[in-house]
Amino acid sequence: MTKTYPRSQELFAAAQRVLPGGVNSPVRAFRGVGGTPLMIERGEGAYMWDADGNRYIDYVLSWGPLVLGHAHPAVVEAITRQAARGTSFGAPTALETELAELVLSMMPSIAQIRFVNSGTEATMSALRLARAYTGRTKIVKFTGCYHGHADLLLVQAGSGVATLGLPDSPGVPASTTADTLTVEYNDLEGVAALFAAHGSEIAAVIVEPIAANMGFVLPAPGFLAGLRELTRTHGALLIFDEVMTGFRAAPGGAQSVYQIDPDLTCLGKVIGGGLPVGAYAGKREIMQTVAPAGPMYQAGTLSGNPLAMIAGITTLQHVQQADWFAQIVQRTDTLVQGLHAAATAAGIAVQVGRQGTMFGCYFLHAAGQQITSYATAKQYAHTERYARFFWGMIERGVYFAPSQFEAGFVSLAHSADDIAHTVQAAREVMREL
Ligand code: KE4
Repeated sequence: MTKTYPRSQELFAAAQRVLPGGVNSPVRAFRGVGGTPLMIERGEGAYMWDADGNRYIDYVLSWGPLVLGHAHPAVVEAITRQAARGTSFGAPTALETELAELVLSMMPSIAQIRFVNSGTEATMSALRLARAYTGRTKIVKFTGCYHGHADLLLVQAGSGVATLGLPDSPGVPASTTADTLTVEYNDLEGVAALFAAHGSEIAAVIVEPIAANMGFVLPAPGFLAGLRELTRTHGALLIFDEVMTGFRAAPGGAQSVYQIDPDLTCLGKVIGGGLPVGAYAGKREIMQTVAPAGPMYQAGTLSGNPLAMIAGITTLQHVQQADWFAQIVQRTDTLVQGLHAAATAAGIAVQVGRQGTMFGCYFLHAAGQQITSYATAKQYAHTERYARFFWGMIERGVYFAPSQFEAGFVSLAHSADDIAHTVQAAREVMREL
């Protein structure tokens, strides 16, 4: 790091005085890459500007939501128009039905949906629903998968928990996680063993169909289909956490890529178009358990508020345009191929992956290492080299995730020139690693 960011440092010092760690979400604190976080002042299209006036091509995109890029004119216009008509009524509006019908048209596994305000609320509620519907209490999650910060899921989680190396969070009583069983991602035999031991007690298996909170790990062939078969055989629900992969891995999410029919799906990020929206959704018979249709209670003051709904509607209407989505996929392909070529030319060992409009790039300690799970991610990921790559790219105007254990995203706004600039910058930086 040679460049200085005086204004960001001044603003971050002020933030640290009033916000724990200076942030409102830990992964933003740059603990995974060192240095002081850049204070961002505005975004437009594929770009963000920091408080010192530096422009960056942004591949974080608010951790996934901004599939159209920052401040897309159609989204800004829709939000502005709706804001003038009222932001929240605490009463039903037709906009909630409109976004629901849009999601259902894109994800055939979903018959009904409940909107909430975050991915955490979505997964927490989906697991409560699974327990209510099955009458069982145990749940299965995978190490390194992150499903938000609800107590019962903060067990060997990914994302910020992995980045900060937190074993598990204090404040979560053992009693709360006693029924949370964990197994390595892609370990189908391990899941089968859990069902052999606890089959009649397991309410649900919750999985990120692409594990993008430990970096970027694709499901092994047959893994997801195996989970579908095991859960069906033992009467447990299969919950796809598509908060990140929904409308990004493909317009119909990872479930459309791998042709899996989950019982419940959790959504977030893109569905809100940059405003706070989450959702849990699935088969009608199961969703009819949710109050007031059924007895399982879940509620939210701002759930389904018209401002967030119109942002989500406008965004998904664009995602549905096949040629636009194909353009983002093509740009993502070009980027990932370029990163791999740059690493190869520099003799740097990397593992790249991509699906649709999301991607990953692990820096490895040695060539030939394969990251297929959280254990191998922790063992093989060269986090120090990633940190040097991150800052080298920052100095060349490119903003990747400030953690090796996160995925990257491309938007409709990223131009071919933006991708070319990124690849050229990667060539220069990787030569110096
Ligand atoms: P939120 O509660 O942060 O809206 O969503 C939680 C969540 C649930 N499920 C998946 C698959 C997720 O990726 C997330 C949140 N993703 C992280 C990024 N890896 C959010 C970034 C942050 O924590 O600041």
